Amino acid sequence: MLLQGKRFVVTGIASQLSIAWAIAEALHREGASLILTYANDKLKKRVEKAGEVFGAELILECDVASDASIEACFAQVNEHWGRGVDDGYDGVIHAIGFAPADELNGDFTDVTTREGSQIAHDISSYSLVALAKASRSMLAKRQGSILTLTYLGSQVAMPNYNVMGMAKASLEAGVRYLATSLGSEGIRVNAISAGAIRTLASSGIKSMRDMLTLNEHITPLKRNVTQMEVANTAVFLLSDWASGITGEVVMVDAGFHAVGMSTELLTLSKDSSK
Ligand code: NAD
Ligand code: 0WE
Repeated sequence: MLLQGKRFVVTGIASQLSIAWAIAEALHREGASLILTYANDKLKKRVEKAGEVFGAELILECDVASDASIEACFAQVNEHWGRGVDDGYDGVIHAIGFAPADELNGDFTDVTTREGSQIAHDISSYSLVALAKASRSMLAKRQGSILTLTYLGSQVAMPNYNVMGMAKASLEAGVRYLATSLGSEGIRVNAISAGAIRTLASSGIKSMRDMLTLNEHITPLKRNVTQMEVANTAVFLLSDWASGITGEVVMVDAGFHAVGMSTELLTLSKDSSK
């Protein structure tokens, strides 16, 4: 058990398919204690279910759109884990992303708006900084770390990912700036860039099915990654084995990012020009 005696705050559970659900499961498996947070009342029941399964010590509302909600949530977290000789906690997992649905379907230049862009950046990127502010003093006590989830659409253009690609590029820059800001306090900040996975956040996306099928042909591993493969990487990054890693974005995508042009696609183009 890699994380025995360690304490983590996990955000971003919306269903059993959530990457955050798998991360909570893996942290629990490795012996960690958990506090889970949910975005709003609609998700309360689901996160309470997760809390039962993983023996969470607290389940709290934390809507990252609101400073008041973040403050109220972390006041309780910092009170709960802020007492005693072993006070503080070992990590905060940020598994949150959102843009208005209209922005994620269609031509980038046409569908991207000022308001949608502000929302995407606020919820998907600034919120990492907000969580870092709220947890800083408590993470410093135990050389804790912060972990977020990103996607390759931050580095290269992906169909329909649109303004989320801008927000994820901003999030990844935030990882580097937070790592630099907090490093002298012993706090590490990293991201996992996950390959496409079917979750609530991706189920509404039209092109998702086709992307997942294509990945089975063009990724080096000839398959998609699972939530648990991402979660196992999270365990590593949150553990002492990763004590030398900060400001990093670790690709967990079955190798998709490493391929410039797949042999399969080349064959397809040969066939179609015959
Ligand atoms: P998900 O829908 O299960 O999780 C997204 C979470 O964001 C939900 O729990 C939702 O409640 C939360 N959220 C949205 N607005 C919020 C707010 N205002 N306050 C607090 N929480 C809020 O989907 P997921 O795929 O597990 O996404 C988790 C993270 O992984 C996201 O950052 C996503 O961008 C990233 N990611 C997903 C994939 C994928 O293909 N599914 C790939 C790479 C990265
Ligand atoms: O980051 C994500 C999910 C982002 C997301 C999804 C939604 C759907 C529902 C953000 N906001 C919303 N808002 C909603 O109303 N992923 C990496 C998964 C994902 O989303 C895509 C993808 C992939 C992969 C959107 C378009 C193309 C590919």
